Amino acid sequence: MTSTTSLPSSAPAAPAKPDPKIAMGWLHTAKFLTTAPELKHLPRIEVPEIAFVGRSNAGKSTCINTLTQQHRLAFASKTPGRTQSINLFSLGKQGVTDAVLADLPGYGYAAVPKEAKYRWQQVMGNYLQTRDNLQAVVLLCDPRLGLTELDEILLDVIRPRVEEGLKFLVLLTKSDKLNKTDAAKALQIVKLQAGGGDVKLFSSLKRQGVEEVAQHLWDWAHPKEKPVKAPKAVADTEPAAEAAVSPAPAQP
Ligand SMILES: Nc1nc2c(ncn2[C@@H]2O[C@H](COP(=O)(O)OP(=O)(O)O)[C@@H](O)[C@H]2O)c(=O)[nH]1
Ligand SMILES: [Mg+2]
Repeated sequence: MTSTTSLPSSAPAAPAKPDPKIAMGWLHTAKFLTTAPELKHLPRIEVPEIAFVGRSNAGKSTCINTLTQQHRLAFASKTPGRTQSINLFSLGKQGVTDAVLADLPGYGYAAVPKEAKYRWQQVMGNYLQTRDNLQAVVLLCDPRLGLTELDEILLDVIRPRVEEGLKFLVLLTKSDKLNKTDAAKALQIVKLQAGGGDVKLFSSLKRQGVEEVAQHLWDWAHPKEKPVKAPKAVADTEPAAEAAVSPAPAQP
């Protein structure tokens, strides 16, 4: 006599297909968290952090505003060299922060005094080398300039961490300023310069690459192999920086 094994009434859910709407909705939850002139003033955060770096005027603030669908979240300035601090923005649905975006000061603006330039190199280097929860770096670059010497220095600084698993993406911003042929050329050149790293064309104006980049950010913040510990849910009250981003303490 054979026994029939009863099958579960519904098959287990198939792995969710990437859905840019989910990523875009998640990015829209971005809220200003804090600003810090130096690394030591940043709160310790235990959720993944994604840093946006690049030359002054590369289009960093505009890119963050486009990805988060908020016009004035990151201050996009017509005057280069104005962002002087590390700005953090928290992300997460239902008030539960599950990732943080960091807008780093732009570099390479000629009119910045020498001491200020030096100080910023220190802050940037320090941040990129030692920020524990740093999960990914997005390097923004104007394709008409390509990767400049300062961008190459930055690549050298993060290379050891990329070898250890830090995610890395180069965005060629303002791609709307180039025709298709020149954009394709710029892409090839920067791909070579970036040593085979991931490089994409991006335009806030034409919304080129927006959903694709949003999906990358979502995937980095929600790695499948190692789920991020759930941070403590914070009630309606305005959370303190630390409370909003630290996982819940173990219950006795
Ligand atoms: N045409 C075009 N201009 C852009 C784009 N993104 C930024 N910009 C312009 O580039 C300038 C610098 O942008 P901003 O975001 O302030 O650069 P940041 O210094 O890197 O933060 C501003 O005048 C923006 O309007 C884009 O996708 N297309
Ligand atoms: Mg800016």
